Amino acid sequence: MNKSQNPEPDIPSVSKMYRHNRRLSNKERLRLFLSLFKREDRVLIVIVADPDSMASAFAVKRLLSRRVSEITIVHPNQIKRLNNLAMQNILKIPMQPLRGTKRDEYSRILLLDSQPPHRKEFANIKFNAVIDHHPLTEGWTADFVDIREEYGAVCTMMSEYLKAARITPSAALATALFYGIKVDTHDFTKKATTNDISCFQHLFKRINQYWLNKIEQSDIRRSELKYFKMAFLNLKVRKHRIYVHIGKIGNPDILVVIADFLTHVHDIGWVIVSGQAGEKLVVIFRCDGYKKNAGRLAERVLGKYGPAGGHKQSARAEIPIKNLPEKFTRNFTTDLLIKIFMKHLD
Ligand SMILES: [Mn+2]
Repeated sequence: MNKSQNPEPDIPSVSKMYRHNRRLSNKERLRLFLSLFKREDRVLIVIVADPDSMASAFAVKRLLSRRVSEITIVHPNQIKRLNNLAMQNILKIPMQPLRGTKRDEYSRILLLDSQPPHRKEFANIKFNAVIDHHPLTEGWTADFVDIREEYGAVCTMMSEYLKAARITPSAALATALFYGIKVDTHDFTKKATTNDISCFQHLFKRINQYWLNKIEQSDIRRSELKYFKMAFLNLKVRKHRIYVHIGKIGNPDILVVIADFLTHVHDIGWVIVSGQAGEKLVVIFRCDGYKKNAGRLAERVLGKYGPAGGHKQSARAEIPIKNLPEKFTRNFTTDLLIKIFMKHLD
């Protein structure tokens, strides 16, 4: 849109719609949302695929089933996380890439768990409805805007829509929503409202625990088992700390899995795991957080070379190898990892 032009006068600004929507009851909000759709509509639901957005799209699909003629869920990102692939397969959530989708075949386009400025792929899409829990952004508008940034998950908002519509979720939908809340609130250790907690409790009765276990546990590719072997061969323990450089790896997610596994070792305060993924040295930090700060350590030691930081108990650095001093780049080993961090940890 041309920035010098004012938006059409009959479309209220996003912040006005946002404020208006927040005053509605669940029933009123549902009625307003459903009033966007006609029987012959073909609906496109756009999500940046992760558990919260996938489950939310699944819920909207249920909400609109038999109310519109077609519903398609699309995502601009590639789904790489194994837990997310497992969720999609086990719960049978139909999705396709945004790329290659003929948008003009759809009469209504919705965006869930995200806002138009969040991704460049959204720039030229005119969304009819946006439902999200990220902080409100400006410079866009939609016919329907429901943004509640205090919510831990969009899944909670969607559960409220389903409840208002008197729809009992199937086991697959309940499991998806339950998992979405669990992931986005980090098992309720991150921001969450009492609404998140009560939805979680309400959904619990309907989930399939076996599906949930399978989804939560699927995080290692069979081809990645060899990195565990390398981890055990290369790891060294110094002063209640485990250090290990694993060498060249495919997807850095495996470093996270190995680091999390090593935190289970008794009497260990720190775990520092590194590996080379493409042209980057990826370092994963884990600690018990007691008088320790993983994010600060990562930033202090590696921040000068590239992005490094995180939280008290977990942190990550992704350093372009070309930024590292030459002595590190020739042959990176566990001993070198120990040398780098030893002087920063007392
Ligand atoms: Mn979310």
